[in-house]
Amino acid sequence: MTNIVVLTGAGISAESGLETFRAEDGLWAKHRVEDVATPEGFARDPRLVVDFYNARRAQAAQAQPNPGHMALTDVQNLPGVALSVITQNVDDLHSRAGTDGVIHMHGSLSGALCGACTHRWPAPMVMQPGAPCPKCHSPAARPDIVWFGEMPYEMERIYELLAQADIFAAIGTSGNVYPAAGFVAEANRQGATTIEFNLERSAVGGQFDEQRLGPASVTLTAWLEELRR
Ligand code: BV8
Repeated sequence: MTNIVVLTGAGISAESGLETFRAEDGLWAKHRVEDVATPEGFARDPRLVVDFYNARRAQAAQAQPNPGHMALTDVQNLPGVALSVITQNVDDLHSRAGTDGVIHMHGSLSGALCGACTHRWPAPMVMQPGAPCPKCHSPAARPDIVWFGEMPYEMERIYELLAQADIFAAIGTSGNVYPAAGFVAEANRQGATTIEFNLERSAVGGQFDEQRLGPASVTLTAWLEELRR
């Protein structure tokens, strides 16, 4: 069995029409990170933050998985391959492409979280600031998203997967945000072969054994054919 661990970022959803963060016209060009992706920003202006995620939830609902997402599902279904997908993305395109067991380390647009009792429930399409928690009734509903300064989800499981990886591939991520950007170093320490799929070398591109440059829909489809052989 070949254990393959994949980390995806906004770039794999770019060809589905979803904005990335660091492109000139990307999400961070229009919003200050501090205002929309930190607990402090949410405390300061919950309406701004909730509306930011409502807009992204609506965009994600309109988007479709692209051939890059589909290729990963086909890789997961190859005999002799155990594929684990860890995503930094908060859209649900991997799951809608049929990939199983996706780890959403930075949370998900489809989730709501209570800031008071940590209860989780399916997010409404349009969340209201100050909405009551269905369990404790505090007006503390928030998007179930990991903001800057918050601990990403499933880190223990992620490091277990990296320890057993034969191949680690980072797809469509600029390698700017930790701890995700540090996974390649961990995979290298564990002796995995590391491959970066991107349009250009990322901030941690020098740490990969291989670079496969081009749109993920093209490079991942080629990788699938290679793995099939
Ligand atoms: C934490 C959710 C600690 C919200 C996001 C050192 C160690 C540890 C932490 C830190 C550290 N130094 C600094 C930190 C703090 C911070 C951090 O890393 N800051 C950076 C800016 C320096 N990290 C954190 O705060 C993390 N938490 O460390 O907690 C802790 C410890 C104990 C107890 C409590 C806490 C939490 C970070 C999570 C933040 N949340 N997202 C939302 O989505 O709105 S971050 C967000 O940006 C994404 O989730 C993603 O992680 C990140 C980067 O985005 P990318 O996916 O890479 O997208 P980007 O636009 O940047 O790049 C797109 C790429 O795709 C490009 O390379 C492009 O070339 C490529 N591309 C484009 N099109 C295509 C393509 N590739 C292929 N095909 C295409 N078609």
